[in-house]
Amino acid sequence: MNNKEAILSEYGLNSNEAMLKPFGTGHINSTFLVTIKTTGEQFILQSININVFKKPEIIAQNVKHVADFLAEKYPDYLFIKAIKTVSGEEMAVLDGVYWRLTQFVRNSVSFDTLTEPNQAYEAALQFGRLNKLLSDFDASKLKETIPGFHDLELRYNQFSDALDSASDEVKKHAEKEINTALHYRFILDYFNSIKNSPELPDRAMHHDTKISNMLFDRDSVKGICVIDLDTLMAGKFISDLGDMMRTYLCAFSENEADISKITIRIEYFEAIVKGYLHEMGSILSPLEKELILFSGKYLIYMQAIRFLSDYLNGNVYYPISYPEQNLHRTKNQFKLLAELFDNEKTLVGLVNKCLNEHDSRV
Ligand code: ADP
Ligand code: GN1
Ligand code: MG
Repeated sequence: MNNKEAILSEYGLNSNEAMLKPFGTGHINSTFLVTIKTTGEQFILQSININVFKKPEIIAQNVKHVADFLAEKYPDYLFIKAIKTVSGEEMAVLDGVYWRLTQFVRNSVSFDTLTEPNQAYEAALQFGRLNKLLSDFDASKLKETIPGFHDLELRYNQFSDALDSASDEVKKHAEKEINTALHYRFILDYFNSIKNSPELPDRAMHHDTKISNMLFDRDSVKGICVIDLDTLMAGKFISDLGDMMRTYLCAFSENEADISKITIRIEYFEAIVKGYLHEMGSILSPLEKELILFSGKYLIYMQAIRFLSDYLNGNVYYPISYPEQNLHRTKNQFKLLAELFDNEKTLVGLVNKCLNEHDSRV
């Protein structure tokens, strides 16, 4: 980073006293841990990826709206809002790059995979709590930070476009995954049949509940807070619950290339549903409750076709460390999806058990 001094001075920080270190495993933004040598204070500094977020000021406005709402109604809730620049702005803009500073949550850790069902319960509880606290927030106040972000039809059309423009050689390589994507189109058809139902309302959703976007306490399995609020906007609850299934059910992450390792852990499924219902069980509509298992299918299918489209497009969106990585990620996600279908009966049984337990508690 060549303008460290200018960026830090926007926040009244002295660059001679600050140490910056790249941090985390996120795909989208560039994240640094800032440590002030003299005081030991720590911050998270991020530059927003403007290829992905064309209007970063929308992120800043959305986060501010929600932060103001939560601070007034739930002042004890830990919500990681932006620290203002010395001139009072939510972000610092330098040479067209948008920077955001937030508090660093001490004694926290984030994971790419989970090792205990209790962690899945905690994470689902935390993301569910955010959904619940925002259930009476007017989600229409939030603008889209990425238009059509979780619109499965748009994602499918983007996949079709990628297919049209890919070379024969690339298509040959991905032939099996392309056919799998076409095979599962019924997930899109089903989504389209329900998406406008009044029983599937737009709510303020996080839209990126993957496990690395949850901070846990280092010394216990307790969840501390959610992070990565760039996609906090109006959407369907299936986005948030589905991404939990996508990233907590398997012991290996989306980057695991040995597909034989991609299996689901039933006890983690139960933990997710229990944790989420603990917060959202009394808020979800009957239709939403029927869609609990569908949420995983919807989200995993969408992620698979997003990775596949990126592979067909020449890997322009997701960072890769080797050429075939997005194809391997696609195979990984399709295996995960197949696992949901193969275990359908057990999973439906667990959903019903969790719903009954929830109903008998309230
Ligand atoms: P990306 O959009 O690239 O995924 P994130 O906002 O998720 O960026 O940040 C990347 C990583 O940085 C997180 O997975 C987490 O490990 C760490 N991180 C981000 N914000 C904080 C914070 N406020 N406190 C502690 N760690 C954080
Ligand atoms: C990206 O920013 P990060 O790494 O938490 C992506 C998500 C995908 C995820 C797949 C803005 O999330 O939608 O599900 O990668 N975020 C954006 O790992 O595209
Ligand atoms: Mg992230």
